[in-house]
Amino acid sequence: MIAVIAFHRARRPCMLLLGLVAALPLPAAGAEPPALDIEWVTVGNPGNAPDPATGRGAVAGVFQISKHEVTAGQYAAFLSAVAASESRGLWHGGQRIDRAGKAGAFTYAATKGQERMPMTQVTFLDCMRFANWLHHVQTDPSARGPAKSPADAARLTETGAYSIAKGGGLAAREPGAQAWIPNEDEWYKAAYHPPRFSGGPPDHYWRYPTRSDVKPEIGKPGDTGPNLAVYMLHWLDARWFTNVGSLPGSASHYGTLDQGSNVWEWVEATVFDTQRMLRGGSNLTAQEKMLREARSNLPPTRRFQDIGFRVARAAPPPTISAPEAKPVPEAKPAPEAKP
Ligand SMILES: [Ca+2]
Repeated sequence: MIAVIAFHRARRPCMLLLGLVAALPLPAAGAEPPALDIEWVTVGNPGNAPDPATGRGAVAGVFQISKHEVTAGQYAAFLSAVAASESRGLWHGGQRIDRAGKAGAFTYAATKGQERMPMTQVTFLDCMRFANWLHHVQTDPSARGPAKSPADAARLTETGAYSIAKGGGLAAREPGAQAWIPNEDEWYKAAYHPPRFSGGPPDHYWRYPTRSDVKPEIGKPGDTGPNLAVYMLHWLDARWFTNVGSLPGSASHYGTLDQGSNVWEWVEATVFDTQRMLRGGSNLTAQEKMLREARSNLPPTRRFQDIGFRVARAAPPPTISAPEAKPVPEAKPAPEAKP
């Protein structure tokens, strides 16, 4: 159990975002895993030592983590695949997702113009089910496209990386998971780890996820300078959140963007045996929330307007193997003709 003192608090209740419905194409089937348009970065340097300041960040193996927070467009593709009947509360009216049609034939699309905004108003359970679906579509060709039935949709969301029946929002990651919500060490390493050869400070990690021990300056979308982040916005500020990757010069060593700020991110770690962890702060919080020491936590069924997530997976990534070719029986020699 990890002791975390501060409970997460949202600054304001959710707002309903309305817009036009736009069709979002599903990923085309092919030889490569249809991982939507998620960009992945590889977190190498396996077996790294933990941060002496916190004891966090040690990861034994190589893994991949999404470069960005999961976007509204990516979540809409997930809903389109598994929520035609909307039986698990995966869609919420305050999300940046518009729903059309009737129960049994619901369709979903990101609100126009917000496709690249970070997905928010998601519970940790929603994130687990997104990871489960991603687990399946990366490895099983039959999981591509819309689920064939409510039972098929349940298979895609309730099993895979997490067996929801084994603990709901507190279920543990399954050993064979092919996509998951990063645990604290994985998230921490991707954000703060500076291998010595990269010029990082020896014997300790960066304090901020922008390759810096100095607090980031406040940037605005499109700024390309280093060590920038958006924070301390007022909830009435029209800028609120930004498209993912809007400050491309402020990546972590491994290439992730927005681990500090934009939106808080769910982390797999359990807290007090009843809650899940949050890290990184949001555009609405102070710069201290981006620090390596900063954590928050919430029950896995809560949702707020400034909480989103990113995903991780094995490296090398899973691939869909071609069907095994049936062995060709050896040709029997023709019987010799009898004289
Ligand atoms: Ca973030």
